[in-house]
Amino acid sequence: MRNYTSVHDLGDLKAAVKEALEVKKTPYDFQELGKNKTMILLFFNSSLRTRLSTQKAAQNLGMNVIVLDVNAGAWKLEGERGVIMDGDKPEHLLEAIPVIGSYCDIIGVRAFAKFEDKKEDYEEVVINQFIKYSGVPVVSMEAATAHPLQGFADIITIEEHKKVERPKVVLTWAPHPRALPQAVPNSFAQFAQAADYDFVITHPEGYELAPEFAGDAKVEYDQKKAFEGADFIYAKNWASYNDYGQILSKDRAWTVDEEKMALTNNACFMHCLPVRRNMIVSDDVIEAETSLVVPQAANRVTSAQLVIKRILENL
Ligand code: AN0
Ligand code: CP
Repeated sequence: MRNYTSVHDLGDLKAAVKEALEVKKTPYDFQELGKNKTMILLFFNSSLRTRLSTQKAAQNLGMNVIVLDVNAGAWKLEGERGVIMDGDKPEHLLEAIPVIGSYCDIIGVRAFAKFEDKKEDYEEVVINQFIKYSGVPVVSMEAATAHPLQGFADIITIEEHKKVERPKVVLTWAPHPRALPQAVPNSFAQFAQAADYDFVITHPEGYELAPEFAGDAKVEYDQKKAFEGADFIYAKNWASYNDYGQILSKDRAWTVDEEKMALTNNACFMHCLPVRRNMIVSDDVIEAETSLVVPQAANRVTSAQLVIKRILENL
């Protein structure tokens, strides 16, 4: 593997899950791979899990890790070419990227959708600039349209907890006060289909995901109907794709609560975190024994470690 920006970079998903679970059992067996190698983690947006788990994964592999919060101490970066730089941004990405690349062997980048220009977001302009100009492999730590480290951790978690070979997995939209990217649901939809689950997406009308991510997934606009017989409920808010970046609903009738979970096949509850309680999910559901949010977050180390291991093996 050279870069990691999508489920496609993993190749055979079953084989990747198997290898990840082996790495999870003996996480310190590959330290020679990362010896004297450096990973820089670059954050344009906030993070708790991605920052800690990716750092931990790289350290498990023997790497040195440097974390940079671009908005806390670095120069503000211009991204457009042709701009007369007389504003508040003293440095251009086109210099910053190769400079950062010269200090490391792998770069991790977090750069969310800006919701200013749908085409720019969906063409993944920022992360593609890193791939083109850094000279080193690039790992997406949530780009504009995808969060593949999360999607992979989600599938590892489902594989560890499923009771039937082909579980019913439901991705449900839930309300949130702010406009959130589609990256997490896009990646989850791609991974769930690659894993060949019985996969259903439920959301209010107007929240359809981009066709390239929704694929052939079943869409059920009646949330309760979608929950019937489900083995896994994966909740997430996202802003509209068609009405790009807009909040069309804050309807708390979509909040995941015990009454709705009772319609399922004693389903496990999942969310990538951070989660707003009693907007996305009730206290009772997230605290229940069937809630997987913490093991799911813990699997972010395993997911990142498999990805970084494969990149190191290919350096
Ligand atoms: C981000 C999002 O929805 O994409 C990160 C999730 C991992 N969430 C928030 O900004 C709250
Ligand atoms: N799930 C996830 O990526 O969390 P952070 O935003 O805290 O990194």
